[in-house]
Amino acid sequence: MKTYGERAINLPNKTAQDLFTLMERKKSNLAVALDVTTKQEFLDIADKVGPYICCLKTHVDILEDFDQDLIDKLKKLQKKHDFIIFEDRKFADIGNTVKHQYSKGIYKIAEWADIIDAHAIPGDGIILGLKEIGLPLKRGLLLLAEMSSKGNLATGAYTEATIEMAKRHKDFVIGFISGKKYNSCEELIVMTPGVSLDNSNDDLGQQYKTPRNVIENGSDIIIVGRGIYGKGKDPVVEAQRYRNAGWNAYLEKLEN
Ligand code: UP6
Repeated sequence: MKTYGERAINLPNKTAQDLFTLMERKKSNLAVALDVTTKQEFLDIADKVGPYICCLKTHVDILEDFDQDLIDKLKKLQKKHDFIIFEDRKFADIGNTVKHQYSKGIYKIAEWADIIDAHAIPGDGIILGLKEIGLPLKRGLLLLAEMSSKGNLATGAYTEATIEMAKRHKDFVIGFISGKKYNSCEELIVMTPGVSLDNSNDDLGQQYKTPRNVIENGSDIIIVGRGIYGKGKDPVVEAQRYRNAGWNAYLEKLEN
């Protein structure tokens, strides 16, 4: 198995290269899913977990007080701590619509998010639309090949078709949201949500696996949300704990 640093060299997409290079540099395969609803909490936790993460995953549309100042401050934190920004927008419409959703409106996601993700359900047009905006900016796209939630429909033939779709657009599609690595997709990044060291589920259908489980299955990056800043948790302590768990699982996998 190649290291993150070795894999970075051959990646066709600049954002993917940057991500793998910084993972090696920071010794972190931890992405934090920062699902809080106020700017202050968002910036406070981002600053605390920043040193331990390779990627900050956002849902900017859940912020009650989103404004340009938040983006300016987020970019400053990105410079300070060195991480990739992934807006988990889960685009799911025709190419012409997602193009506008990606670049216009209140959020202007294309201006600040290094990575975005999309469902494969509309077909190749969704990638073509996003690519028109994202490729000139050297951005990267992840396709949702599988989901972590109970009863989700992204399985079997749907997952297979999503993998084929990714392979047709390797200049812009940098990988998958999924729980495992697929055959002949060595260069595509796998980012995995639904990761916890303490819980196996929530009461709204989320299902958790441990960092070791998912890294053993070929995931490259663990995505952890409430496990880090949930009620009563210290985000610094938890970010260190998950960073160590993810990195140690990766080192063990390298050895085997
Ligand atoms: N997410 C999932 N499962 C998926 C895709 N995305 O949980 O299949 C996202 C959620 C959330 C994060 O939108 O931001 O990953 C998981 O957060 P949690 O660790 O607090 O459950």
